[in-house]
Amino acid sequence: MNPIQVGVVMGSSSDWDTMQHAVHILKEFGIAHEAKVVSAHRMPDDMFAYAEAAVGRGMKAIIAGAGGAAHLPGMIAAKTVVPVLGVPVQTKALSGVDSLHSIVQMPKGVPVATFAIGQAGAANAALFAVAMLANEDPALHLKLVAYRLAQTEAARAMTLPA
Ligand code: RP5
Repeated sequence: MNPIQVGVVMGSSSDWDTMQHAVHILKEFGIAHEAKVVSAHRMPDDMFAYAEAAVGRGMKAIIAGAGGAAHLPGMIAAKTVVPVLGVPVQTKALSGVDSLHSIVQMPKGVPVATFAIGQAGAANAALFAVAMLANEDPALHLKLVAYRLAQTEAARAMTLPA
């Protein structure tokens, strides 16, 4: 079995509705991945262990989604140099703006690449991970180009009401 290339972690099973959009993209591109709940405030030791093991496991990116005071992406980034792609999960109280601010405002020195709130962010984080992997994988590069072309064709075929 291939080593895991991309880990998808989230703070709660309630984040799955959002984070499944990342997993669908990784599946579509045939990327070896795993998805797990790793809660920053409820499982801090597990979170650190996950991040500390990432380099040794050969992971190329970690997609981390969380909502509210969303520490998970930043704290994972604090414990590994594997690139962390953060997905702000939409919340009931503040519509995910809380999650976005928590993830995007990393102090200088420990980056988290931050994506849009919700499903679009989850899908785009996975597409970004694919693009990173495609730099070293010509077949994956061609697949990504074809994926973009399909969007171009779909947009060209769009019609508007008369
Ligand atoms: C965060 O708290 C999770 O990422 C989730 O978005 C939010 C709510 O979690 P649950 O109360 O639904 O488990 O840790």
